[in-house]
Amino acid sequence: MNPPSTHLGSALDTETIRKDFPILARQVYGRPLVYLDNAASSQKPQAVIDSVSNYYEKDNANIHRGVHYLSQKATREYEAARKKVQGFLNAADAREIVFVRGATEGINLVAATYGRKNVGPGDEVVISAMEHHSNIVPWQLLCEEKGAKLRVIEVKDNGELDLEHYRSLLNEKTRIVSVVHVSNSLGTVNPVEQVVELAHARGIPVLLDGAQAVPHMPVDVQALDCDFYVFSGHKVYGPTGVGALYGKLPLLEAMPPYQGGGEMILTVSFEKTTYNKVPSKFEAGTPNIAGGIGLGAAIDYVQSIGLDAIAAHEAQLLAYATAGVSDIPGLRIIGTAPEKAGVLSFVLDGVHPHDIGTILDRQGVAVRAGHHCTQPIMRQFGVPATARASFALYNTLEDVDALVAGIRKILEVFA
Ligand code: 7TS
Repeated sequence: MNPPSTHLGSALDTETIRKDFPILARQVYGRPLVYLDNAASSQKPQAVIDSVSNYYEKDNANIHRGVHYLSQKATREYEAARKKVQGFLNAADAREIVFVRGATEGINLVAATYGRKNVGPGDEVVISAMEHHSNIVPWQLLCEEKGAKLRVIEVKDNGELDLEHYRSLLNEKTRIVSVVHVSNSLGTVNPVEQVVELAHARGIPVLLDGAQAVPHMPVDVQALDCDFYVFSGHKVYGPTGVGALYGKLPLLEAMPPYQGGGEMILTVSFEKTTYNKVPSKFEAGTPNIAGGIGLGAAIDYVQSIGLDAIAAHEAQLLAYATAGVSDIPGLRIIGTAPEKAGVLSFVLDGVHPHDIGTILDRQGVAVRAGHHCTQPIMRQFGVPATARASFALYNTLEDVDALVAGIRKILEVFA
């Protein structure tokens, strides 16, 4: 049988893939769901849902502390998931993977430990103008506490990072650089290899926020040579409430603990507490065990499809969508960098982005409307908000057609 025409030329067999995601079969307002809000959170394949429910049905117990069968089984599963994250990022050692709540907690952890230890009065922290609030506010808090200064790399009008400006910001006071790998509101894929290289030439460590990168492209932290890398499980087809921080082992070992509690200690007395080894030192309290195991299943799933194929498929969707909206009168795309991942942010003359979101929603098309937790870059583009369609491996050209038809309908409503 010939595949349907819309699948021709795609790097992925979306017809088969979509069957892995039960939610995609549901309807909203009596219409088929067209889910284009993947940058906020992606849907979960049955394999991830099963792994989480299987843990609760068959293996549930606390980890790292029980001698009994279930505790040991749960511990093995959780640590196996850590190894999967290690493989996913190509980290050199599983001890370099710290389980956290998500990208937000990963950045806060680095700011609160590495940052508190290494940033002092008059020092500087470099971020970019296109950061998510979660890669701005933790550094602001640190700078306020320490009397340090936040320096911001400028972004060009097309949404590209201004590398010349970045170069000019680096100096002997710079203590850390923290930059987004892929922008959630513009879609820009940043030249993070160069970002790292320029910082390392001055001995400055670099954190990369990979929340929007790992679902869409292969990431190799050793090749990037970044010092820290963070991502969230729920954006890469895994559960909410879990994510990972990668850190180079010597850096993690030299960092003070983050939170105090069970598991992060070796010995406790009222006089002095000694701390556990990395990564346990940063994992106080009972973690999100089911989430970690589910994240492992999500990584298995994504790898079984292949990140190169996913990237090629989403590039096709983005190109098709960009062409599809190009002749819509009054539509402006926000973020037109040459290197983009599957994000289409746009505004329409005379229509508030929230109205775009609401009218599309009534047609079954889910997009995000808002500032996407990136208020500074919205301000630079002179808009309070955008409507944003963001693509995932299960999206099809028909989904894009539904989006474009939906936008045209908005024009009719507002005509
Ligand atoms: N960094 C980037 C680049 C993000 O896009 C997000 C979430 C985060 C960090 C924070 O991730 P969390 O899982 O810890 O919350 N971005 C979005 C978004 O674009 N729409 O909803 C959440």
